[in-house]
Formats: sequence, C-alpha cells, structure tokens
Amino acid sequence: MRRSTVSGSTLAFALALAAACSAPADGNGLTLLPLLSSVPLTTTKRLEPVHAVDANGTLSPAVVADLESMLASGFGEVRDAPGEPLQARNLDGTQASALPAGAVRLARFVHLADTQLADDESPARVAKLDSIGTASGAFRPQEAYGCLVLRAAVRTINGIHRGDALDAVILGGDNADDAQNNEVDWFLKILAGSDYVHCDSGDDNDPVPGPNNDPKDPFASEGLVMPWRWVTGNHDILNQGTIRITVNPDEPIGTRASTGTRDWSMPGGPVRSGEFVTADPDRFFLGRSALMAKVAADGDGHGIGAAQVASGRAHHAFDVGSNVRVVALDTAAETGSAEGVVHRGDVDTFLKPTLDAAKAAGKLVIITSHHASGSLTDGSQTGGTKQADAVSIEDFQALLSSYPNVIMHLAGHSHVHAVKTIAPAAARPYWEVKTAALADFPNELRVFEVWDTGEGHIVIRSIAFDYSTTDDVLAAEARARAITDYTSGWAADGRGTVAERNVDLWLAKP
Ligand SMILES: [Ca+2]
Ligand SMILES: [Ca+2]
Ligand SMILES: [Ca+2]
Ligand SMILES: [Ca+2]
Repeated sequence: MRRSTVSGSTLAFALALAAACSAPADGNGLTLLPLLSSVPLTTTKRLEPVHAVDANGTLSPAVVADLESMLASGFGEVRDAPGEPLQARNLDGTQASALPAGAVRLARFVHLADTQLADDESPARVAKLDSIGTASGAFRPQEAYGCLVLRAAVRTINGIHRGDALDAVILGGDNADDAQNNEVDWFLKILAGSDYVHCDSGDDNDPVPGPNNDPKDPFASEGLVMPWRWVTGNHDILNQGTIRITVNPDEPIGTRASTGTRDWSMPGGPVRSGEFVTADPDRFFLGRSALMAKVAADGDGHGIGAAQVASGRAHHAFDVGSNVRVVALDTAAETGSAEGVVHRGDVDTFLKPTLDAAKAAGKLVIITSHHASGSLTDGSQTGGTKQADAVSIEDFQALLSSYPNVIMHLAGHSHVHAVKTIAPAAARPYWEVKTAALADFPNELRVFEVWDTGEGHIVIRSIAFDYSTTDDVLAAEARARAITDYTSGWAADGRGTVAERNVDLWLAKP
C-alpha cells in the first residue's frame, strides 16, 4: 500500500494483511516457489564439488561443530562444469552410432530412486552408528532437508516436462527411510502437491525462528503434473531397511532413542541417545499392506490397487508412451535384510504371466524393481532369514533373457549410477541400469527415452540431471550438506563412470 499518510485503521488492516501473507497462523496458503519452465540436463551442464575429498575423514558431518566448520570452509561448494555428451554403446561393449534422423521416440519418463525420506527425529533411528563405509547411511547431514530436496526434485521434473513432455515418473523404491507412516505421508503429499507440508515429528520445532528458513518449517509443494508409479524398496517396509518391523514394533512412536536420533530443541539438531524424544503416534511402522492401502488411496493409486493391498506386494504393470510396458516387481524382503528376494511363487503367479501377456501384445518391456539382479539373495543376509523359494541371480537373469522383448532392467538401491550388459551364457543379452540416490551425492535422477531407430534397433537413452536450486535456498543448503558428506570422506561417490551416466544403449529390435 503506497500512501504518504496512513490512518490507524488502515495500518492495522495492512499489518493484518502482511501477517496473513508471510506467516499464516493456520499454516495454510503457503506460497509455491516459482514454476520452472526449463531445466538443464547434465548433457548441458554438470555440477562439480570444488573441495577435495578428505580421504582420512578427519571431521564427521554428524558432529554439529565439525559440520559447521566444514560448511564454513567450502566443503559444500559446487561449480558449474561442462555438460557430458551421450556415450553410444552396444551390448557387446563396442561404440554405437548416433541416433538416425528417422528415429521415433516411443516413451519418455523420469526415474526417481532412493529418496529415503527420513523422520530424522524418530527414536528408531541409528544415527550413533554412523560410520565411513557400510553404515554411512545411518546419518546424513542433509537428511533433515529430505522433504525439501524431494520438493525440489518435483519442481525440477515439472520444469523438464514443460520443456519436453514426460509420460510418467517411475519411483526406484526406498521412498521412505524407515517404513514409517509419517514419512510416507510426507512423501505422498509432496508428490501430490499441497499448500501445507510440515516434515516435523514430535515437538513442532523452529530451529531458525520465522517461516521458510529451516527444514522444520512448513512449505508448499506444486506436485507432479504427470502420472507417477510406485515401486517398493527395503526401506519402505523394514526398520532401517534391514530389520523386520515386528522385532521392536513400537520403537518409532516411543520416547527412547537407544541408538541416536536428532534433537532439534538444541542448536544444529545434534545426535543424542536416551530418553528425551517427544512421543508421536504418527510415527508408526506401516507394514506391507497398510503401505499399499495408503498409496492406493492417493491420487490415481500410482499402479497400486486392491490386489496389491491384499498381497502387500507392489507387483504391477503399466504402459508408458507408445508400445512400452513397464513391469514393476517387488523385491523387498519383509523377512528382513537390505538385499532383495524374488520368490518363485511371484515369478509363477505374476512375473511370467505378465511377461507372456506383454509379449503377446507386442510390447517392449522394461522390468523395474528396487534391487538390481546382483542384489538378489536367498534372504539370509544381515537381519534376514533364508527363503527356501528364493530365485537365484542366474535364474532371474535367464528368465528375463528368455523374453526377446525385454530391453532393460531398471533398478536403484546401490546409490550409484551404473550401466551393465546382462549376458547369460548362450542367451540373449539385455541392459541393466541403476540410478543414483536422491538421498546421497550426487543426488541425481535420470530421464529415460526409448527410441525405435526405424532401422532394426531400439535405443534406450538415459541422461542424469540435478535438482534445481533456482530461487530455493533451502534446497541449495541441502546440496551443500550432501556435498560435504562426500568431500568430508564420510559418503561414497555415487556418480559412476562417464560411460554409465549419459548413454544411448543400443540393442536389436525384437
Ligand atoms: Ca553418514
Ligand atoms: Ca520435531
Ligand atoms: Ca523457521
Ligand atoms: Ca516446525
């Protein structure tokens, strides 16, 4: 209001209006970030950490003072680097040609893997066990920002879509970090779009006083504007992605953090253990069927319906674009263990009939699951029990290979971009591709395209991309922390090799 003199009543009105716009008392009507109209993929521009990696891991990102010291001395900085051109590859490892001019694009979708959206205040967390190496995921300095990173990913995907339309988004599993009801609620709300998302369990914390300035503040999310499809990972159904939820079923709703969780009543949210957590009934473990029911009830169900609710298993199939069918296989083991299990019964009752139907319909098939074939086990790894009906890696690969229309197996779980030829002995080879984790450096997603060359080949094009931080300081802070996790020497490099990021993967048309 531009006035040189302001009456008392007008001033009161103006102040009330300003308060309503900036900090709504009821939390509703939060403002969306500006929509993006285009986003560079990594063929155009890459982000590169500036700081060298401390191979000794001298300072721990889980210690507030260490983290602040590293952030202040540039461990989290990135710079723009030149884009990385597509590498065209044949299944036998030789270099392939460029796409011919007459090639036709059949499908275009995004793979969003391993968000591991964490309730970082849950008593079920194991943050005190954080270490360099296998337990590096027990604590991440960026984990409190998980909801904001997911919001940034949604905003980025929509921006890419506005530039060149996407048919769908396919999840990679490990959408939630600890199988908790509130984590899945947050995840679904951010993808659905909402003017009020508040990722803050237990007490309502406000580590930086005021709105829109810390990860415990409520925010608005624009939501994905294209269909998306659910895939279940081990972290979606197991405590810390490893332990059966029946072992200590009430752990997350209670008050005792025996293995360390974050205390946001203290500056920087330090990791503490003991009896200090404010109980929160929304933190309960969902379990397979309740998880499926929750996903089925959201939007169009994302591929999940009555059959999946009844079985608790996210086996389903859907068409993407033109002539491409995606077959989603649930490889998470509710009997425990982070690694995957494929049960013979699921192969007989779901996978084979679904592949047979796709073949009869003349569809190209992409199999997608959380675990790649190399992570399939008999279930007996840490936290698990041996499953007598588990399918071996060799048998699983041979099965996919026996269908000439299966062009790719798409997976997550490893948190590293990877591309591999699967070539069972004396059988037809196919591509296996893994996408890095949104949760960990480099925090990238992939866009996939399926092309028919018109000259007897199918080409799977995959290009990595970074979530945008344009006008999003909290997402930028999350990135700085994830990069610090890497440069501190406490997190692995998830980038893979140059031949595994931006690729044109050729194979003969079936
Ligand atoms: Ca860690
Ligand atoms: Ca809280
Ligand atoms: Ca705040
Ligand atoms: Ca809050």
